[in-house]
Amino acid sequence: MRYLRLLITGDEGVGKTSLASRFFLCQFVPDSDNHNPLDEAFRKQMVVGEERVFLDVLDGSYYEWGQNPFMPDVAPFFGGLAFRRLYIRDAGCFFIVYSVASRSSFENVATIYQEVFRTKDPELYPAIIVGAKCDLADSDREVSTSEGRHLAEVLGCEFIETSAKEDHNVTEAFTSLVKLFISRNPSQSVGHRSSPPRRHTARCVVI
Ligand SMILES: Nc1nc2c(ncn2[C@@H]2O[C@H](COP(=O)(O)OP(=O)(O)OP(=O)(O)O)[C@@H](O)[C@H]2O)c(=O)[nH]1
Ligand SMILES: [Mg+2]
Repeated sequence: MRYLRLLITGDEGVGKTSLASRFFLCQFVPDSDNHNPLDEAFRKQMVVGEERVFLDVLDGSYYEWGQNPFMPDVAPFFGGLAFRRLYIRDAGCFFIVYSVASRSSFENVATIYQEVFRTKDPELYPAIIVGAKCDLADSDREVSTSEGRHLAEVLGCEFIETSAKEDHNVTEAFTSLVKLFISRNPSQSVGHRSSPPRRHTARCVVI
């Protein structure tokens, strides 16, 4: 059994939890306030080709990782960056999410990407840039598909547009990233068993 932690990050409100809920729980709650400063955690067993993968997903707003309420006294001394690096260190692959309806969330993608890969080798630990909420009407869009694709090319990673609402490309985003990780790490496990509270465990899927 291979153990893999996937970190879903990006600006607040871009649709991170909705992506995980769609993939792990097969549900979408419209106009929800899923916001959870403690981070959401999801896990699932998958069969990818010959391999059994235990996928452990952490979902949290990039800018909130420094304000871990489990350790309110310690956080100010270490600062947000230290906590962010702990999360990044233990993960094997990354979703960096923006909303196609938020240019500012798109503009933060490169900064987050650079922070993630300051200490990780992108050749081993893949990332996918996810343009979320692609079901929204053109009039609500602030970021075109070609801009998203171009940024991913510049950064050298994968790109996909998704809609958790309409269940478009969500499974593809998760499975392609897991497959990419496996292809780059034929016999490696990443992540620790001592992870934060896990609330959602879904049945095994075969892809
Ligand atoms: N139209 C549309 N709305 C979405 C989609 N995904 C999420 N939303 C909405 O966007 C809002 C924020 O979604 P969340 O999944 O809570 O976003 P988040 O990134 O987890 O937010 P934080 O945890 O607060 O950082 C909610 O009202 C969702 O219903 C989508 O694919 N399409
Ligand atoms: Mg959330």
